[in-house]
Amino acid sequence: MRTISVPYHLDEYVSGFEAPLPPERTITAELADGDVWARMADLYRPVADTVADNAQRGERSLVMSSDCTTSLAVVAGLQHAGQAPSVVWFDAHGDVQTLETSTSGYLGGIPLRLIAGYRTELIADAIDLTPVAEDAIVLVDARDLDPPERAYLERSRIRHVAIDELATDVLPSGPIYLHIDLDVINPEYLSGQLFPAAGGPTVQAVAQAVSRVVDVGRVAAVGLGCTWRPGHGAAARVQAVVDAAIRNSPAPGDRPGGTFDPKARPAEYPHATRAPRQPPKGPTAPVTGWLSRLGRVSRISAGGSLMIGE
Ligand SMILES: [Mn+2]
Repeated sequence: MRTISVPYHLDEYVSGFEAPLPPERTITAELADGDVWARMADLYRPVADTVADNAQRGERSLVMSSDCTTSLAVVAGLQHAGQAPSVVWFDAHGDVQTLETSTSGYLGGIPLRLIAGYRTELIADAIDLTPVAEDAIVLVDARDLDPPERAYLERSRIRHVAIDELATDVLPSGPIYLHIDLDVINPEYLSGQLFPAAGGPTVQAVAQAVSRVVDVGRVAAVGLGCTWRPGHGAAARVQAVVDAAIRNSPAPGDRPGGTFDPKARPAEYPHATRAPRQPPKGPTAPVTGWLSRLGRVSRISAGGSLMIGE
């Protein structure tokens, strides 16, 4: 597993980013002034290239960043290496908001929706990310959903399961991009979270669920959303989860009796083709500068209410 740090939250560099593993490589980019999507694309292209290079050499990548949107680059990188990853996404939140329905405009609330094909003109096209079919996506926990996210998940083919329900038979087929937003852990056991959602599983419960995914031997890359503020010791507290993600994980094809084909497409993958380009609609200049404002934000849900200075 090649460890890569991308010390950013959306398009903002995170000074003093605390990664739970020492990175072999840290990716930064000169981001031109301008549109937040263009800036994120400039950052994600080298991330995707690195993941693709690793995959082509038969190496898997573990990408650590301060948000969940960096996952777009990891999925794109696997695709550029010829794989068609499905997605298993651990998160306290749904990350399936849209710019049209989010009341906060927070871009960190929409990455899974982007992966599933929402408005590819925003960033997917720019980094050559092919949408992943909804039925190749499993969302785990997501205990803090906004009403529009609930409505979407009810009508979409994304499978939404509680952490205890995550058994082998609900996993999507084919190579898996395993995404873990570490805020899935109950904030009682992980302080310093940027967007804490009350309740949720213990560190050990998350580690066990991650192990169940890893043990199928099809994890092609791992993304860690290290969605915490520096200075709370969070990186040390999540070690059991990180260990589960990287240990005892047979490389694709190495599993005894396994016949993993990294280029295999998930069986239920009929519409894994690029969605037709849509003309821009709705807001395209979303609110940005989130991280620098978080000091004043006491509570925010991914798409819901925002209380400042309380
Ligand atoms: Mn997330």
